[in-house]
Amino acid sequence: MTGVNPSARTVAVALGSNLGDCGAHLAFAVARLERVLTDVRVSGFVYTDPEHGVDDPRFLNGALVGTWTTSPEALLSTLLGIERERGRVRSRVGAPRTLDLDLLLVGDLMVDSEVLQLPHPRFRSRRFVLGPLSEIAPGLVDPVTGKTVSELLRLLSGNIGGSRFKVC
Ligand code: PH2
Ligand code: MG
Ligand code: MG
Repeated sequence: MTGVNPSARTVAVALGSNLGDCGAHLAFAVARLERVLTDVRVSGFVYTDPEHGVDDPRFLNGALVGTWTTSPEALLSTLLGIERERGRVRSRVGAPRTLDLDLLLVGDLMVDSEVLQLPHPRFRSRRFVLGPLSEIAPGLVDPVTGKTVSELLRLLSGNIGGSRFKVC
């Protein structure tokens, strides 16, 4: 039988690393996510200054979109498992990390539970997220504001501050 799976949703994931071989950590995450998502698109990776924690090492950031057909909680646990595979240690909030995989959007789902918030509550204010994401999914819509990723980035670009971009 042919047809569209009604539970297939476009998901967006932010990738970040500021400890160890950042490029290898992000490449590992992409390879793992290509196994569990379909229609994957990956942004370029960019070095960004840390937002908060000014003494922390700079980050390598990127974004990935794909299609996911089961629950958002199952995807979250997959992301946490990939972080653990790269030796992620949560010693304190904001500690430098080998790999950070943040679930930004799962279709138009809005979730506010103890374990998961969708859309990601801070993604609209983060240039290091919206910059890479706008490269691969500029028309993706935030279900809360109704704005596209490129509109959200434009709004942010009007503000002074945020992270600087260095394309590598
Ligand atoms: N992640 C944070 C806090 N600050 N700054 C940059 N540039 N990139 C990040 O990925 C990042 C951050 C919390 O996860
Ligand atoms: Mg994060
Ligand atoms: Mg995280």
